[in-house]
Amino acid sequence: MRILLLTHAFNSLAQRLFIELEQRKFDISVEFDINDKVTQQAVDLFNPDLVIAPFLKRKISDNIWKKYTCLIVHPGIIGDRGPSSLDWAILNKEKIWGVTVLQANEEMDAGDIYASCEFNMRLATKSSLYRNEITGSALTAVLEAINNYQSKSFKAQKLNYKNTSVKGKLRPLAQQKDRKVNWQEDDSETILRKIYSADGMPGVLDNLFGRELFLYDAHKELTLKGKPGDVIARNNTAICIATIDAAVWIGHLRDKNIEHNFKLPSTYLLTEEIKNLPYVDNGYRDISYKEESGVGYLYFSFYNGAMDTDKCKRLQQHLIKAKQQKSTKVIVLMGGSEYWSNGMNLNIIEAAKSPADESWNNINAMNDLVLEIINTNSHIVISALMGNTGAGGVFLARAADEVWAKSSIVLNPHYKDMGNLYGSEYWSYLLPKHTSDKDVKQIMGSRLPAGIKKALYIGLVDESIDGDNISFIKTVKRKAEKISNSSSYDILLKQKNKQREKDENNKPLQQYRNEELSHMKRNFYGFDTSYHIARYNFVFKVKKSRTPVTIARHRKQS
Ligand code: COA
Ligand code: THG
Repeated sequence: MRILLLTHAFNSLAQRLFIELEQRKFDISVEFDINDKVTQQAVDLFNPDLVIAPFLKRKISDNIWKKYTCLIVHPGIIGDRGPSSLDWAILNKEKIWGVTVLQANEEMDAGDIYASCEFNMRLATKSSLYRNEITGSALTAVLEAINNYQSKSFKAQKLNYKNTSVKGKLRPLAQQKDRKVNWQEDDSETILRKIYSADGMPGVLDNLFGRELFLYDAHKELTLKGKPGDVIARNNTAICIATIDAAVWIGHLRDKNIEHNFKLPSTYLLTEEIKNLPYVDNGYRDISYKEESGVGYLYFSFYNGAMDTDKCKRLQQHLIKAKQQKSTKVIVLMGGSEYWSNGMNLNIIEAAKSPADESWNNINAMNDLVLEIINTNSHIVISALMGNTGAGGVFLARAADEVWAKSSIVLNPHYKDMGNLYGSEYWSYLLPKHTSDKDVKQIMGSRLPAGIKKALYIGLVDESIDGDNISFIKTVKRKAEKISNSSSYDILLKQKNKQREKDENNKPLQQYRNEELSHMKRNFYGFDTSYHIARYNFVFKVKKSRTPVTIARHRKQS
């Protein structure tokens, strides 16, 4: 069965469906929804049995939905319609939300229903709900919808608002006025809800220090207090704003009136305005360390998984400290609940005076961190991935002795999409160490996302763990403690150190680093500026003008 994924972008949901459907032996191809002519060309070339739209902003033209069955994956419960479903679900404090798979017709989101799946809402950002609950429910509903489509006896359900089980309704586009923060009246939870509903797009517009700024990356502060609306403190990256009942931390801002009108850390955008504010480091933190039963857990929750030079250096310092602990035998690199790591921070690089120099600094700081992990002879190190991981982040994870991953996450173990970037992070040592030569070429060249089943099979990951974040952390703790208490721990540690010594004699790590960095130097400073162009397009979200043939397979054949 041929299925065309028609999508605005190859986002995390589209990637997950691509992986899961391919695993179930469907013939999958992808087309970005660029314009009607291009979409028509795609269906003519591929002649799909079914079109599935995981993430679509435009109307599918009559020519297409009249000829092909087109199923829209709508991030809302049955009856919900419109472009801001999740935004409203968060703002309206819905207790139960869901995903509906419906057939595209003339009226947006009003077509016949093929399947739906509901979940309990959680107080979290829109992007977090999207990547976890929505993606999980979408997968369930899409599989059911495909089954129903193939079944002769199935009859799709007409949308009928007279039916009392239909709880959703048509809602307009959520606008700034719908989530504007009133610092004099809103309590902290209301403020968090408003910012969560707009995170990562479009952000909540506010006025700070006379500047119009979009707020993102909000966290609760428990003890600090001040005059509501005043910025009262700062830490490494975030600013703290007082509310009527407590305060909130804001990690990222966007100033649409400046050249670099993309998201940047708050302290980066407001350097001058906040220089005299008190520095507080016992509130919200991006890096934290906890010890439990012989295991050290290093949590690092970086917005969008992006790791700038400073974050790499601070994380390395925390790791050095963790390695000095005599009370632990195992260190678990926990990452964050949303992402583990997506490699160097392309926004910070884009905003730098010299993006080439900042790229160089960032990749070297990443490499120093990887080296710190590889050269741990005192502990067994585990990478525990509960969020999506891409580019350099994947190889950073692979630097540990073992990689454990939540079974529902998506990995993007390649760099080439970023203007043919060669990549570093000692991948040329780490990848062949764990995977076959054939797989190394395939992984780096195919530029495709990998699910955890595949990642296990090729050796990118050692353990797959089912469940949500809470049960994932429980399982990780149990398994890490088991290693720490194991009677064969000393042998395990000795073996690993011996192997490292052997590898070093075979070819020193410095040599791998030099080789990789000589390529990276060309990417950053050479005549070919592809990396700089690709990074600009990524950071400024320049709309793609065509679908890469790696995923638009119908275009490869022709
Ligand atoms: N630096 C800065 N921002 C990053 C980032 C990075 N390395 N990786 C992801 N992001 C941001 C995106 O800009 C996006 O921002 P938003 O909040 O404005 O939406 C957000 O993280 C989510 O990314 P998105 O691409 O929508 O997520 P995805 O799950 O669909 O795709 C990747 C994941 C990894 C495929 C994709 O983000 C990517 O290609 N990242 C770049 C990786 C890279 O080349 N790093 C540098 C080399 S080490
Ligand atoms: N039928 C057809 N095409 C479709 C859908 C359909 N395309 C995708 C669509 N469903 C997904 N759902 C929506 C619903 C409403 C809007 C967009 C996607 C919407 N958009 C505003 C508009 O077009 O004016 C603009 C919103 C914005 O600015 O972001 O209302 O069922 N054939």
